[in-house]
Amino acid sequence: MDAGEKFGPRQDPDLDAGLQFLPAPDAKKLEKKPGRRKLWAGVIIVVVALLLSLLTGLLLWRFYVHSNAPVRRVYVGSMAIAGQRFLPPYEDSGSVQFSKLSSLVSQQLNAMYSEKAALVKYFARSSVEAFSDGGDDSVTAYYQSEFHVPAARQPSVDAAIKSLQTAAGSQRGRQGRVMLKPDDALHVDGVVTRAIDPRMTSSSVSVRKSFNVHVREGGVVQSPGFPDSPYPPGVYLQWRLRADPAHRVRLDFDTLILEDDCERDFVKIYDSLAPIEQATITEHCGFPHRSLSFVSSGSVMLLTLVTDQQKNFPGFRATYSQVSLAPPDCGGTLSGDAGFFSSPFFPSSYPPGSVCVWSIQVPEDKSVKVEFQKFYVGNDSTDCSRDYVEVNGRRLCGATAGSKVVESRSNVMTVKFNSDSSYVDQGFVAEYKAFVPSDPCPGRFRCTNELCVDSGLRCDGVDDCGDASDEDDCACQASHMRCQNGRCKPKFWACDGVDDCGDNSDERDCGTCTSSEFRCGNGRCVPSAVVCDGKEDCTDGSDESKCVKSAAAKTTCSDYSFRCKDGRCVNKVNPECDDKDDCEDASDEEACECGSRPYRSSRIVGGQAARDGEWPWQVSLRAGGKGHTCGASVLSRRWLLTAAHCVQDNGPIRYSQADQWEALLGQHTQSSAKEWTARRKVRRIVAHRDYDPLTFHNDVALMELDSDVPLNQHIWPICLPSPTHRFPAGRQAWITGWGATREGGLAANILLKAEVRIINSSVCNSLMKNQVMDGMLCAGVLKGGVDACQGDSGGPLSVVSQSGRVFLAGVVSWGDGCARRNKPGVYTRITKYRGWIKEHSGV
Ligand code: 4AZ
Repeated sequence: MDAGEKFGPRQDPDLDAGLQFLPAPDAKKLEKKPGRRKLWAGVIIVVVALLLSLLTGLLLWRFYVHSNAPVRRVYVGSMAIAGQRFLPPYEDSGSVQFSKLSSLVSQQLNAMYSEKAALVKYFARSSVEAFSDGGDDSVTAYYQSEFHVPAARQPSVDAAIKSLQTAAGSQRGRQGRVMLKPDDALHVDGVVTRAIDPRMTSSSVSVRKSFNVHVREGGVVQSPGFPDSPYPPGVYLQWRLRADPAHRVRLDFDTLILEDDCERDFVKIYDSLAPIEQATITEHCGFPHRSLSFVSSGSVMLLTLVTDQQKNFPGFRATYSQVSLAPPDCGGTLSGDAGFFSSPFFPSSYPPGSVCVWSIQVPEDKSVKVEFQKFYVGNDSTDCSRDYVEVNGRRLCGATAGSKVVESRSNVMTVKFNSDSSYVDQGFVAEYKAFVPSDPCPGRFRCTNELCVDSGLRCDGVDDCGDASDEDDCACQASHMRCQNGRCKPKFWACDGVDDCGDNSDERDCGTCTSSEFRCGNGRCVPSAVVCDGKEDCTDGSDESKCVKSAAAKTTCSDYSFRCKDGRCVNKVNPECDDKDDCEDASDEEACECGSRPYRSSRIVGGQAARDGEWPWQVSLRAGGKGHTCGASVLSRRWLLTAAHCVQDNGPIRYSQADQWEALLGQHTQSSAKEWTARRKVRRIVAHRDYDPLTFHNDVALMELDSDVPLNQHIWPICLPSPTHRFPAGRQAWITGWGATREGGLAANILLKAEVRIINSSVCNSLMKNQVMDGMLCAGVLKGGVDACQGDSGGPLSVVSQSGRVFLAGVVSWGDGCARRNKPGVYTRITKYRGWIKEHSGV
């Protein structure tokens, strides 16, 4: 190394010249004593040189020592040992048999590591963690090996560890015997060793524990403290789940609520008893919205929980069981005109390492097609090399929101499903159908993507195919306008604040505003000068809704500015409870213990079962000793909000009487109560005095409970919006309830949630025959298929604000049937009743 050249003292021929330009603190002194000047210069040179060499030394030392300071590196692995029958005491690490076999395995590992020069120097210790039955007279050992490796050597040690796997494979050729004394030799039939997930050896983990569970009888596994207290900080917990031979382990989570950041807290599940990365089945943190149900490929599964020192959440609870490994698991021959098939264990996740082949054969005079109705098969990659479905040689992978179809030109089709050894997904469900090639969609419209949809859905402005091909080449009807991209959309969708065309052309030219005018959200033009003047000039308030002023101004409050407690106004959209003080007296951030959930998630799919604790303000109201009758929302420990039409006398049940009602809070499944479910009698009902049963005007009622409820992650109030809170058209909202799952259908058992959009009031009014009044708000999916229905009444229409807090935009009130096309749901508009709620409940 020639760093000395760079950092060492060296003679600079220009040094003197350089010194001349140093500012002289005392020019006179220097002038008078030229000898001393030289001496000083010499001293400075020496000091600088010394400092430079010291610095060089330090840098070198730091670089050398730092890069060579040994770092603890932990590897985990599994070793298949042939010719060993699995004995029950191998499950008990305190047994003699366990000790004996584990010492053989440790010796075996020592021998393997000592064969590699790159490993032997750094090896510290190995420990055998567990054994499992490997089937066919074999035992699998799970171990952990610790090495103390200089940082610079880590890559070569990793490579050497990885190569052991190959070495073991080649030893098989030599009957899998690794060099040890003959008596102690083990038939090693395969070794997999990998660096452990670094989060598991993090310094923030102070408690490590393992639990052995045999899943034969079934049971429950949960994070410590669940459900009464959050999980503990700084833990690495392992549950080793074992099934009987020839069985798989199945794990179904009913709750999983962890911190959002997987770097901090997470649950990871392995298809092994050691946390080997390659055998990872799944990893979760936060609050996943999909169902969490997993099946192992063999008879073992490892569940791990890692938490850091900060923020602890409720945790998880899962039930375990075993399922037989006996074939046929999946695949086979399918015949007839139509039928269904799905990935193994659907809707649970498929196990790793699955291969299924279906041979489909329909009558000879027909062709066959397969329609995947749900499709979640691994990541979308170009080559679909990991998990995939192969149809007639074409691979499909990734996730598809709508249906997808694959047609065959003949009457046979081969569908293969393949999952690799790690990271699983939910899988697919598919229908195969025979069709006549000359008429693939009899009586229906054939989309470009080969789906068939009802012909009546063609050119109606709604994308029913999924690729919008049912909306192409349409002669627009008289009631439709033509978008720039050629599509036809109902005329009344223009200028409603929602991009219905897809190219926003329905939202352009919504008025002939001049350059000195402002275009309101409803298409009107107002002078630019009146924007943000504190007065509402557009009738929809849009001229005052985007005026960001941090300090409160003492102006005349418009209908669209937030009024602080001190009477000042804030011209900012929805300033309440957004975690920023907008009012000088901070009253916009008062009473904000509402609308928060202990988690947030980005992965949301519409129209599905809610997760436990996801909507902690949702209440089930039961009347007359019967089952669920209406929904409601928690406003505080004492008060609920529901619909006035729920509390009107009707037949023998006196719904208007408080003693007829019982409220269930923290409920998830109607058929069973959770330990955190709170049941309360109702002390008082306050229905809006002016509720009109003919028009559903003022459809709002308060219920006072007979005693306070505890607030926790399952029972929590929703935020009430101020009278000026804006819920603009197009904003995402959520409906929740146990109501009917279709018009005239049965009530749901599990709490359901669905995503809808706020719908412009004038659009809604024209759709609902002019019956939408001021105190009402519309939300839904105009295409149909998503809506509130009977039994959802009184429940919340929840809107998640930008800060993540949830506000009550509406109360489920009425509609024209349920989920009909162009018939949105109508809700009581809570902003209109904010004052009334305060007046009657104090909330
Ligand atoms: C009901 O009967 C009801 N589609 C509630 C909501 C809707 C329809 C009916 C909205 O309680």
